[in-house]
Amino acid sequence: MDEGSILIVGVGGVGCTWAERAHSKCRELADLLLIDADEDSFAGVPAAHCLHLDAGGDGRGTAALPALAAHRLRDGFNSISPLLEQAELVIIMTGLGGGMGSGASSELATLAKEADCLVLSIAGLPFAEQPLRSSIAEAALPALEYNSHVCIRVSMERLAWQARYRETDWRAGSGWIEELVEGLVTTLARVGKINLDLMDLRAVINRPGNATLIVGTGTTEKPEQVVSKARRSPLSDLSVDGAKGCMIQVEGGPDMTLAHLNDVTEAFVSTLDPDCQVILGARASDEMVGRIRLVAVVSGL
Ligand SMILES: Nc1nc2c(ncn2[C@@H]2O[C@H](COP(=O)(O)OP(=O)(O)OP(=O)(O)O)[C@@H](O)[C@H]2O)c(=O)[nH]1
Ligand SMILES: [Mg+2]
Repeated sequence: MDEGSILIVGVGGVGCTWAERAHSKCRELADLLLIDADEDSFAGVPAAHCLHLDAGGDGRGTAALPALAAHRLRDGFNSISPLLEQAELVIIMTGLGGGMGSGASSELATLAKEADCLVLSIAGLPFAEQPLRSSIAEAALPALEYNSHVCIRVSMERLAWQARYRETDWRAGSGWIEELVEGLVTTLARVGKINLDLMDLRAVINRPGNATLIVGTGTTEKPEQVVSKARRSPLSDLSVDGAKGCMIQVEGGPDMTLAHLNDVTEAFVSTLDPDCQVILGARASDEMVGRIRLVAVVSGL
């Protein structure tokens, strides 16, 4: 892995599944680290670095208690610190409400920040009808938000609706999570027509207020759908209306024209604050023929 690179990390069962799926879409651009107490989370992922935090000693146990998971992560720090030292952007993916993700993800975010990484977390929030898990998640979220530069809250319930609609599995992120991460990683790792990089991301993220990330895909025939899809992202309860900062990357095939690019960006930017600082990037790639994808980091919410 090169200097200034991207590390995708899954913490806990759901987090590992998300991270694995996201990484499978951009293997050559990012490294993968899986962290869990349950060895099953590492099965069949040869490309991954794995940190096995085995609380029970039986190789399968759950961490059960967030505090114990946090403690185990600090114990295992030496084995992951070289990865954090090399990374410039760390994307942490976790489902809150269990032991491992709730305890270890904010600890990991802290360590990554200390290693001078830009830390972006994607936190799944439990279903409302799981009161115990919801209260564990509520207790864990503030520390994860505090220790991340950007924390994207994803409602698992909304993920489940979207999964039904897309006929995919919500536990695998309904396809949406991997699109989000793939879009971001591709945006940052490759040189586009107009180049965006981690400095732009830092500039947008460092604005006061909340920040989030959205993604939408559509076809070149109906570019306006890209924006309406992006706005239906299964985030928790955050609206991007009135955002003050925004980094947008539009990706299309060689058939994407400037008119397409304008349609998509104007439709999206029109919902933000009139004085919003917008950093725009665009990229064409052969695998996107006939399709357009918008990835945006919005801040100052
Ligand atoms: N309804 C439902 N929710 C689930 C299921 N699996 C996971 N979740 C949700 O996802 C969250 C995180 O689950 P996991 O990733 O398995 O938890 P973990 O971090 O591995 O934690 P431990 O296994 O307790 O150490 C939980 O709070 C649940 O809300 C499931 O099968 N059904
Ligand atoms: Mg687990």
